[in-house]
Amino acid sequence: MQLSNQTMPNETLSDQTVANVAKSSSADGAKIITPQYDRKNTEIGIVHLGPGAFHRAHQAVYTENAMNLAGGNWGICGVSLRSATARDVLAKQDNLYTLAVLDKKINYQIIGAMKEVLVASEQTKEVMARLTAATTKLVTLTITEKGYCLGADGRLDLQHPDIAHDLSNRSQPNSAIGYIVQSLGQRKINNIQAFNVLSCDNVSGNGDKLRRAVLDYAIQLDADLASWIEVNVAFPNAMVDSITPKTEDYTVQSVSTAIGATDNWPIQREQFTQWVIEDNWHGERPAWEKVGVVFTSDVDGFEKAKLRLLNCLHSTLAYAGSLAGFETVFDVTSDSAFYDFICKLAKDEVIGSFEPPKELNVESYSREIIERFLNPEIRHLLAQIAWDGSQKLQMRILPIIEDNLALGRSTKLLSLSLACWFEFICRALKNDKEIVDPLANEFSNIPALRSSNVADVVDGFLAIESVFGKNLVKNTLLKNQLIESLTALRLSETCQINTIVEKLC
Ligand code: CS2
Repeated sequence: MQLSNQTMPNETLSDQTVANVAKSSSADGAKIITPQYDRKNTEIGIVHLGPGAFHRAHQAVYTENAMNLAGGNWGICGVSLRSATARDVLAKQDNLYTLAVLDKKINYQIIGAMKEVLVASEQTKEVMARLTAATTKLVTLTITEKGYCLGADGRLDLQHPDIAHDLSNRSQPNSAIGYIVQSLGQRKINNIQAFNVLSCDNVSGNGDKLRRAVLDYAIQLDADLASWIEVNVAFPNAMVDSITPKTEDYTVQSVSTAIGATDNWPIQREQFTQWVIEDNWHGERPAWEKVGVVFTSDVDGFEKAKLRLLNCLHSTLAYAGSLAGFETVFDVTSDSAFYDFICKLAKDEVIGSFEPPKELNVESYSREIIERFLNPEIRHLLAQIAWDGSQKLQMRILPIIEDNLALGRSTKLLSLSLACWFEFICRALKNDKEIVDPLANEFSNIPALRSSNVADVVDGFLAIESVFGKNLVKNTLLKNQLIESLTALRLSETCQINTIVEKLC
């Protein structure tokens, strides 16, 4: 994300130049916060797998603020499983980067918590050294839904190419699960306390699922190790939330100008941020509870509320909005027909499909989420949210459909949302457009997905067992609703959502 030099500040953000940045203030006069702890002498206590934009805008910021307030050796070693870009760009600026909070007020903070970035496929030894070091107390993950290598039953897929590889190459893993088990095995041998493992992905029951997957993997290699992990490792569930679009060229430009130093990989997000973690923990952790993190015995209600009232609507807008030609969440939500559609979906079919935490007013929570979609400062591309639909919908839409079917509640609008994804994939196949999804190859090898017969298309999708499992395909009510929705979508080339909803409801 290099831009033409004449438009960029001379100095690059670094340990040398950060003091100058601290002296400056942003356009609206807000002081730019810089690390308030002795960064140089702060040890690494956390290894984070998947140091992407969301991690750097969320967990790393909570850890930064906890260290600014209470110190502690909670420096982060970011481990990218394959891509070297983050390591190479951030290394040139001492792994410092800017968080730009873009909302009614705009403010900037220089984050120092990320002390190094490693690339597992190139630096396996260094990664293992970090994971087996006694100073490492915590492993956190944002590896996206597909990174857990789970089957439609939510258990580890032992046939998954990465898992199959790792089981026969345990010292050179490709997967996060392979690294976790290999390093825990080493800690057990060296008599070093286990680290806690904290999933920070939009996966329902993320801690429980990761724990189950790690045990399913370990038992294949070493039953003693599996029992040791069962007793010694905590895998708290967690709900994570902050809308964080990927960094664009204009972000590099505007942030570098604002802080008066070139930052080649800043992060942008909204003001809103939330982190709810299950209070199931062994040993130390950063002073997160002092900087807004909520620890509770029951995360399930929070997770469901967020996955269903934010991520379900996000995915719905991503596919329906793209079919209608919109580019961003702000654009499509600003359209009154789409605004009404998602409000109706939330009110009629999502609220009531789960038990919210008693302290949450689910109606106002839902309204606030839709207000967040209307933040004009955040350019969140529908195309980005549309990635990995085959994995995301298993967490965001299918569980609501299953619960509503079981409760005898309506699934008409949820079926329309699912049909929008079907049509999005079908149009991409027809136009030879790239599909960013782990099942992209599989889609292109299913002839039914290119059929003009809507019933064949629906059958083609529902037969993908790794997504829909064995039962949903047998549900005639759902199948008929999907056929009705897809028919209506194909009759309305530009996705006139209000007409379609009227027809279906
Ligand atoms: C989005 C999420 O890309 C996506 O799938 O729905 O990243 C969403 O922005 C976050 O979960 C918000 O916390």
